[in-house]
Amino acid sequence: NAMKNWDDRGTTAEAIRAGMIDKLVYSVGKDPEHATLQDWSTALGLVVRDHVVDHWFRASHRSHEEKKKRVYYLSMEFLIGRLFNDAIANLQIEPAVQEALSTYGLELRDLLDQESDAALGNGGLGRLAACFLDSMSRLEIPAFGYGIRYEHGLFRQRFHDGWQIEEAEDWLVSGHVWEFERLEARYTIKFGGHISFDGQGNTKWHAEETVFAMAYDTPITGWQGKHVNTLRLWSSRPTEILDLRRFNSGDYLNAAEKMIRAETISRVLYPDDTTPEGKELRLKQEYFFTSASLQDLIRRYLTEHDDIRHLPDFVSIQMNDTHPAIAVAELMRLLTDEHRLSFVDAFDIVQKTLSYTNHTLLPEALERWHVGLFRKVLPRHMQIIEWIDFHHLAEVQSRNLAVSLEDVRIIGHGSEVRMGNLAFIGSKKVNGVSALHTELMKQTVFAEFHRLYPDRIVNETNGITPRRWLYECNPPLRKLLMETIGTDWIANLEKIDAAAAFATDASFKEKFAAAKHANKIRLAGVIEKKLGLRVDPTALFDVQIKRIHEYKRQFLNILETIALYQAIRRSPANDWTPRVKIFGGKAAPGYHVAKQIIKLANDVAKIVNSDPVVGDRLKVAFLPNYNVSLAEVIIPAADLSEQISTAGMEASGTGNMKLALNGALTIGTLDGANVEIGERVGPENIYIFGLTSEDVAEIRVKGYDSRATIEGDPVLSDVLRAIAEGDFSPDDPSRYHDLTDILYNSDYFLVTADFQSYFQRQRDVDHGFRDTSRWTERAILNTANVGWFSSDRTIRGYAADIWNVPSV
Ligand code: 26V
Repeated sequence: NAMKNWDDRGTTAEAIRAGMIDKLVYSVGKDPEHATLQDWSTALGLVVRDHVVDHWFRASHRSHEEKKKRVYYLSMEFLIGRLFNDAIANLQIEPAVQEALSTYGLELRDLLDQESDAALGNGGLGRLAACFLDSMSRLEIPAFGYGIRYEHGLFRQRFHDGWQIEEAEDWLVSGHVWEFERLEARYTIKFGGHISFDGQGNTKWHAEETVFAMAYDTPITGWQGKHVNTLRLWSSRPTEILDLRRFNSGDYLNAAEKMIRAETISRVLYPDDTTPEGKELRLKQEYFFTSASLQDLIRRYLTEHDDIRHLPDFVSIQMNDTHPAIAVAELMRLLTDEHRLSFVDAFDIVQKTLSYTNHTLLPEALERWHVGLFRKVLPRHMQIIEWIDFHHLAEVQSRNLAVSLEDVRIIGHGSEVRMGNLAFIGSKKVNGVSALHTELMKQTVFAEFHRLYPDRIVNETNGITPRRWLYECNPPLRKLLMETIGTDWIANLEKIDAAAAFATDASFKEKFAAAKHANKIRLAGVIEKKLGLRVDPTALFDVQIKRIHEYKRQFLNILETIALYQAIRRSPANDWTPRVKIFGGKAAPGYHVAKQIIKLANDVAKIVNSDPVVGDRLKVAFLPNYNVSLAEVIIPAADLSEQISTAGMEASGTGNMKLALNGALTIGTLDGANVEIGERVGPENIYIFGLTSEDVAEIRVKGYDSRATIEGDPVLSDVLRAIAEGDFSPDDPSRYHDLTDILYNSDYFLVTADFQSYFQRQRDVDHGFRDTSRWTERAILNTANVGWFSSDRTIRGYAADIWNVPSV
């Protein structure tokens, strides 16, 4: 057995050391004397990768030989971050690696820091996809992630004078050792043109443009390497190379035009997660990766089975939001035009194979395409969608239920293709991502569909992988837990509840507090390095990290910061609880209000941080370029987790789970998964405030007078007066008139309505934190009681309720 020899190299320190030298010399092409940190990092990465590959091959062969049912997770985004430490952790070879490096006086940390983040996603949706890949490997579910290999991931954020500046991100430049180019896995993707029928049942799509989709595979190592799945990302390539005729006539730029146009499709990630861009390129990206993925999985299916009709028995496809919803029409096209099934038979297969996850109720985020654009780019799919829409409508009419027909049409008002409705109709199951969100789906956006298909909508509350979000990112706490309750929690996070018994154990408490303190010192170092700001690690670290959105209400947090600042200035002699307000997050480049909010936070920071009256009682730090790697440093250091969205608007949240697991107490609204976190940690270990989603729905109907609220609240009035008069922007006093106007005149997100209860709750936090011993107990109970939020539990739910596949 050829595989055996590979294994024999082993994972001893000596084997790793020897392997590293071998890779350094023969793969990187450097001798040890001249090697840079980057060279060493690549060499070690290649050694670790070899071990991953061994497990990977074994897993793939097993799945193939046993013809197992496969799960395909289609996602426009995978926010995976760094992979190096993740592989070392999952293979449990850190001690050997450390020892091997010490021979050369190298620090593992320094080598790990050479890796760039794979930021192929915007936020929650993309990071969830990455956690799911990890859990599918942990549960030994044979699965593929399918997405786009963006050459440039999410932009890098810099601050210039407090304003957000976006810079192109370039994760591939320093070499990415974790992927394998698959020259043989290449598919043709067509766009535009017209359709012809030959009268004998043959349909032909005469495309105007074609590109190739080329596969790049990244292994996703499960816990202890027991199973390894594949993330397959598609890169677009021209089908024709240089136009030599043009080149020879001296027309160099135009000679390359088609190549550039083809490569543009996978060039860059769309940096917005609020508003769908009505852009042709975005539609092409969606179709590009969906078509390549479906062609690829059908080819794999046909190597193991010969009847395409049994596809649903061996394949489940999950659509991560509507971005791959074109899969409904594309699978129809492949089954009918290419595999010669009837439309009715094909649709039956489609509906048994596909499922759809909804991640937001914000109506403006639901994808819709103009029929004209859609027909131009995907003429065959437009015909297929018209067929589905027609037959669906006929079926609904025949059932004689009192549903609004217009609401369940795919083609709305004859002019737009609604991807949410397409996804719903073409799916076996449709799921929401928290209990509240799923309930609201049933009552709002999909109400009519829910009446038609009462069994289709199911809930799968989100989760996070405990490997990355505790084991890897929080070594001090990991160590303490391993000493105290063993190691079961790493693969079975529910077992972390054993820590609850130690919540009042003096020695455990002391060590738990010490772990938190060590993490805070590390974060304080990062704050000082990045912002030149010194913060006191004994202060309360109050953290809000997430994309900047009005509904997430960073603005509310800033208003509270200003109110606290004013109160401290008024009575500096009071016994204040020292706080550091820590922010991180990016604004979509075209989202004006979100960018103003960033600038306001930075302006407030400047004034507060330099005010000698306030000193260490309050500091404000907005860390630039929040990403997965920065999250791994901030989360273990947090005392307080800000989850303060307008109730009913945050589908789930997953940062809330990561922070609670690492021992932060939550201050939050009854929104998304906060509700379920509260149920598990208990009311005394979470700070809930504000309007409920029912209150919000009622206010939206009745109307709300924010001006009256502001004028009735002297604290809030004073805060808004200070902002409006330019206290924080003396160089441009009217800078924030847009922001203050919103609060007075159109406070859609109800910031003013929740201000008072939020401010009050924050004072309860001040009080709670002063009882250091009690606070530590409550932090321990957060860690111990949120084991249910493991993405392993979530994936078990998908496997049982949606995919019908076994999991270990
Ligand atoms: C929409 C669009 C519109 C077209 C342009 C690009 C783009 C990209 C993303 C989105 C939808 C984003 C939805 C999203 O990220 N939802 C978040 O999903 C998390 C995982 O389920 C959840 O925890 C968050 O609450 C939810 O906001």
